[in-house]
Amino acid sequence: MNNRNVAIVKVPFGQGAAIPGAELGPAHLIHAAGLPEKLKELGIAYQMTDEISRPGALPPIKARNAKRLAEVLDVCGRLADRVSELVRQGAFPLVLGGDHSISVGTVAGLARHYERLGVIWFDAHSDLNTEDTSPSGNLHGMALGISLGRGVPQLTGLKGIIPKLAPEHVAIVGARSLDPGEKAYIRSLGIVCYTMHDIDRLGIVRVMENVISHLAKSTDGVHVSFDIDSIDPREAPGTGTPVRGGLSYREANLALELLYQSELVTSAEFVEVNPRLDSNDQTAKLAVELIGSLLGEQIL
Ligand code: B3U
Ligand code: MN
Ligand code: MN
Repeated sequence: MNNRNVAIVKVPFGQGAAIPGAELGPAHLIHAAGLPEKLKELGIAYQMTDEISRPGALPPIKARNAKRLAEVLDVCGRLADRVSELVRQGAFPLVLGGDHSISVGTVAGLARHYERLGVIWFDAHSDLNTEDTSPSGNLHGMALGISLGRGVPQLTGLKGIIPKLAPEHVAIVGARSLDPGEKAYIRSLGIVCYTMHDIDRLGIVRVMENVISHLAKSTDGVHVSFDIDSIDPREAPGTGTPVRGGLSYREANLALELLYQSELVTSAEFVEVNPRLDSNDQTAKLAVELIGSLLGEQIL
């Protein structure tokens, strides 16, 4: 992001998830957790763009095992156009979700500009399900797979670039809840996936150094897709599908500080903050601190 104007994109959409509430994320990050004040404190120039409005009543699209496909498609289409326009203007898009299905739109917008887009996917999950492997039919659990060109055709084909991402340009960090089909896919494609086991063994510094050197060589831009459920639920309880044993407050901040120092990151999104499940906006406030670390906040 270094030296770029940050453009905040609010996406109050939660229908890609099973449990409602993620649609309240942007308002809480901005009004309750003080994102604008944080950016001002850091001396970061930013613009607040119009929110990507919720979809109206749409005729349902028939799908085998993909809930709310019409709504996800509608929101992601408009988000892709917005993100693409902001990159064209030279801004750093900072997308605030919303559930993780919106990433399909963010990545579709970025893919218009970056032929070799890198993605760092912080998540307890890997979001690599398809209609065939998803246990839930919830599209947030399929988002990364869709950007890799695998899954619901209406979404993989969004904006006409298929696939948006190459598997060798993706790194997953923080995984600890993978479905059988996801494990098989990660193994078969050799996707870089640092699980909590790896983070415990290697430490977050080595993991991030490996991720950075892996992506620095081969990509022309790097997107950070940060699912707040990558953090341990003791610190981030306000999220729809918490899984214990996650990143600590310190590991997560350090990981994002190292990414800032790498000067590689060209866009970011923070998703799955669910204010309805939160206590005293603890999780939204944590998300704002994490955004600060990614954008250059330092202790000293
Ligand atoms: N893997 C499960 C659960 C899940 C994925 N992402 C979230 N939950 N947030 C699924 O439904 O695909
Ligand atoms: Mn996710
Ligand atoms: Mn997740």
